[in-house]
Amino acid sequence: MGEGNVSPNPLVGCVVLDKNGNEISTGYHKKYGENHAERDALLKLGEKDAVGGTLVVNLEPCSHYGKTPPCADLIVERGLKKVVIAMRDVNPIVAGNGIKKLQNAGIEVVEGVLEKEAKELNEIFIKNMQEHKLFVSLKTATTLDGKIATKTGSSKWITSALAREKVMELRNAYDCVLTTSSTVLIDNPKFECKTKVLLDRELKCDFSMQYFKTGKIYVATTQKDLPKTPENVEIINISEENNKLNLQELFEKLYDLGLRSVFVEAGGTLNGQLIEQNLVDKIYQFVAPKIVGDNSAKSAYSGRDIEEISASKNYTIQSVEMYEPDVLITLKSN
Ligand code: AOF
Ligand code: ZN
Repeated sequence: MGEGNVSPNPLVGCVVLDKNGNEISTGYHKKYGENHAERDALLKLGEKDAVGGTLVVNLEPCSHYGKTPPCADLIVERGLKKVVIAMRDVNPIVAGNGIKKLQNAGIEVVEGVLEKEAKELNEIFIKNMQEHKLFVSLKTATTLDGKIATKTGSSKWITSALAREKVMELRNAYDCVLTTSSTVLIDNPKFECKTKVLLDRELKCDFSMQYFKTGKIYVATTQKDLPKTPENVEIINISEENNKLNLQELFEKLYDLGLRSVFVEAGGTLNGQLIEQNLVDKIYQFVAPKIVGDNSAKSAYSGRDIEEISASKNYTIQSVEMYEPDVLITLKSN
């Protein structure tokens, strides 16, 4: 429920049971800087209600003074008897210290319940903490033959209303949405989201376009001669590599600006480069039950030159969901 509002913090939810096992409170981390899930759930209760009870949470309770005091201390204070945790906190300042605090106070700790699901829920936080890198997701909407537009660029619409609504929800879960000048020049998308990143190597886009009207926008370019920009637009200078923006450098700069995850919505050229350079953590591929059947139509991933099928990039399917009449295949990199 905190999705879109807690970055760079993890998504955390919590349930409190009384000594008889009845649910008496729930809570979640709603917004960065505000109460953690456990504090949110426990503060709704009277002092005695949770005594002898169980607290169930998807991340190890914290042990540090950050924006708020340690959750582990509050759990001890409130007299809980048992804490059930899905995964340990990967933040090095917590990493097992929350569990130790609870155990030292005589609380029984059960670990690893729904651990796989918990790790999937907080895949962004885990990558950020362990690798100090931006989490990169790519979304595409294709026909059965993997096309995103005909040869003339006609693409509205490949997928239907339900799938497109789901895309809006996915965008919201990321810190920013990245696209390219070609996509903006062809589709003139609005992209209603807080932060946008535009790859515009030669600064071809005009700031008067619809795209620039809302949100904070970072424009990545290799141009040194910079135009005057509107207040919501900031230029990031990136170096060039074989006439292409250095994408790794771009992602490092976005991370340094405080962004922790990016949702890429672009065409086959950028998608192909990201795939080639192994920069994609996750793919959301919507597939419509349509066939273009034309070799010259535009592919979702292009630009690679391989001979053996064994040189393909391989992914693991995480889920397949229907958004009638389309499907969404969610994949993670191997
Ligand atoms: C929990 N429950 O709901 C959250 C946790 O800046 P702060 O004070 O909010 O601390 C952020 C760190 O606390 C974060 O990196 C992670 O280790 C932990 N977040 N822990 O038990 C929560 N949001
Ligand atoms: Zn906490």
